[in-house]
Amino acid sequence: MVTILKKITKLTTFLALGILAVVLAGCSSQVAKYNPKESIGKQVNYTITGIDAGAGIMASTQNVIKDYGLDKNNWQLQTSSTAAMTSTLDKDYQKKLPIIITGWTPHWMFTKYKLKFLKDPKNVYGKAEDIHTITRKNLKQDKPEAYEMLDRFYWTPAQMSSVMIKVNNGEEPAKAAKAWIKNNPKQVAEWTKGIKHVHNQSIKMTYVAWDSEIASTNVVAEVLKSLGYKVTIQAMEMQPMWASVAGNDADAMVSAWLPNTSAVFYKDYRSQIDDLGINLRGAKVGLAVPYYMTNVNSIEDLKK
Ligand code: PBE
Repeated sequence: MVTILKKITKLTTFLALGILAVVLAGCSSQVAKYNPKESIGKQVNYTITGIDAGAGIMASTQNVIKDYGLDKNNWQLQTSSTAAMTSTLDKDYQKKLPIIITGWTPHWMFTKYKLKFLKDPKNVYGKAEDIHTITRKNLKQDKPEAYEMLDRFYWTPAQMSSVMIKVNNGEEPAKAAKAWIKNNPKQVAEWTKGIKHVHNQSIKMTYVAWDSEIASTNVVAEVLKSLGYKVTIQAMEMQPMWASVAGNDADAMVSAWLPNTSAVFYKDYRSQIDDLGINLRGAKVGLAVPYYMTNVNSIEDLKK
């Protein structure tokens, strides 16, 4: 009797496992390769894979959904984080699955994967973006040496990318920044030439922990250290970052994507901050897809 019961239990377990296997197989067969002949909306479940809720690109993408009438098809923007988005991209890319992401450059995602920006005929994301350096009011009087260096800080998307890629490969941001400084002595000398070294002075920078801002903030921090400053850098959300500089809790940040991506905060805090101008030219924000999505080239194509 006992043995029969045991056998039945075993059989049931077998059956259950079998059913589970069939169900799982069914699930994975739903994720099909990108099909140029089928509606892209259907293929991605009308979902754009996004990043953290506070990012400017998320607000712009909500505008895109409205302005292009994508809301009529119930398109939605999925909130996650840069890490989660790039990890989903990585998995889907290997299998050539359809995926639409919120993308931007400079970022290693455009180096590691062959991606294309979707055309934006309504120009909701704006053409090109620049990144500005922002300081608190009176930094110029209080810490003129730091102000002068911050004012001179300027580099290219390729240079920022080179630091970002190292950090993405697991290097400590401060170490990657130091190495970049060591390899670019002429440029760094231009930022610091003639600036007096200081003693017993500290400076605080805030930033959002996006890969681009991790790179720039660490490079600037290391250069300020070389001028004698005790530098602290503190990561926070975008709104507190702006508020910290506007409210004199922090001295500076190098993370203002303008004129579009950070526009809301720029407008709110304009009168309480100093805009030292552009530290990087030619950044870009938009929707992006892998190269193999041959029939998706414009945001308008999402309506098909
Ligand atoms: N980003 C990277 C940010 C700015 C830097 C594009 C994700 C954003 O606010 O969207």
